[in-house]
Amino acid sequence: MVWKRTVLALSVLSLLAVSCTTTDGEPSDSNTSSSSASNVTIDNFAFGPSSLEVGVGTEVTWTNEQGSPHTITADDGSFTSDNVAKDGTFSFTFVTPGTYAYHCEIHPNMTGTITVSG
Ligand SMILES: [Cu+2]
Repeated sequence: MVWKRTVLALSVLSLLAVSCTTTDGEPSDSNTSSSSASNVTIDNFAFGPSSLEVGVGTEVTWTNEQGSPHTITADDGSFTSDNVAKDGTFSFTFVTPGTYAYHCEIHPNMTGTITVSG
């Protein structure tokens, strides 16, 4: 008797050693232009950071990440926002050196300071 042997051809998978070439594609999109932009986050009934130092000409943007509306109101009235709802923003560009204390008109215990240096 002839034994037909089924030859299982093992297809040898040549493992392609893919050399992990380190591409320079840095995923971090660093949009932080050193020149004139800074951000304050509003959450948990607080400004963060509560005190911020910026250079003259810096546009500061506040973003409310909280469900409760807030305002950004300078103590001296030099600037104020309307009620900023959740995910809303308010921006102000500081062109004069000085220390600007501000608060939330809805929650007066929320305070912050922007120090502008020339
Ligand atoms: Cu508030």
